[in-house]
Amino acid sequence: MIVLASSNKGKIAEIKKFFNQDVVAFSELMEPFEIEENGESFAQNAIIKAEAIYKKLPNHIIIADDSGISVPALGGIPGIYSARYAKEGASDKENLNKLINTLKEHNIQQTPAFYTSAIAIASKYGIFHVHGFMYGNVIAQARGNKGFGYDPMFVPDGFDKTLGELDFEVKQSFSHRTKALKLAKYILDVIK
Ligand code: ITT
Repeated sequence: MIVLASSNKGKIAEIKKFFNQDVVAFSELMEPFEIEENGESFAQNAIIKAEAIYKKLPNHIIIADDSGISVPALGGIPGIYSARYAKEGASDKENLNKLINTLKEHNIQQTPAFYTSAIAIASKYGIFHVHGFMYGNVIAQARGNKGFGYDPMFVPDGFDKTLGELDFEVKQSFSHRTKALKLAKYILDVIK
């Protein structure tokens, strides 16, 4: 069994699906608590989360995902600040609307963007981390209500629909998280 150091429902659903349910969120095993994500990169923050839960559950393999969306035309924002882009503790909707409004303020209707997922694994064999990316464009409007977070404004390369409009399985087949999880699986298969 793998323990997932995340409280994000969208991530938990995608990661459970990837591992065919062989995963439990840490909040299913203990009282959830806040982990301060003060790293300077996705990888550092993923490691901070995985280590924080590993300290509490040292007999388990822990995985954590730190992820976000980056818009090069805006200097790479919101990047590692994706979860708190609108404000500390912002909802997905507040963050989505803020990024849409920022694009509008810059008179941008559509511009390249990419998602990053850093997955960290904490185990008795040490700490490991891997990355996955998904490229596409962000648009200055929200379309569809599938997925989570910034998905309604993200059009992946090769599609003309947003991840808010595309089915779960479509996103799951090539997402940043799936790519990182595929790499993580090689490590997990060795240390399990
Ligand atoms: P945990 O730390 O508990 O896992 P979190 O939501 O705080 O949950 P992050 O710090 O990694 O997680 O922030 C991720 C942010 O990036 C958050 O605002 C998400 O909505 C957004 N994000 C990450 N992956 C995404 C995806 O696949 N689709 C849409 N938005 C995504």
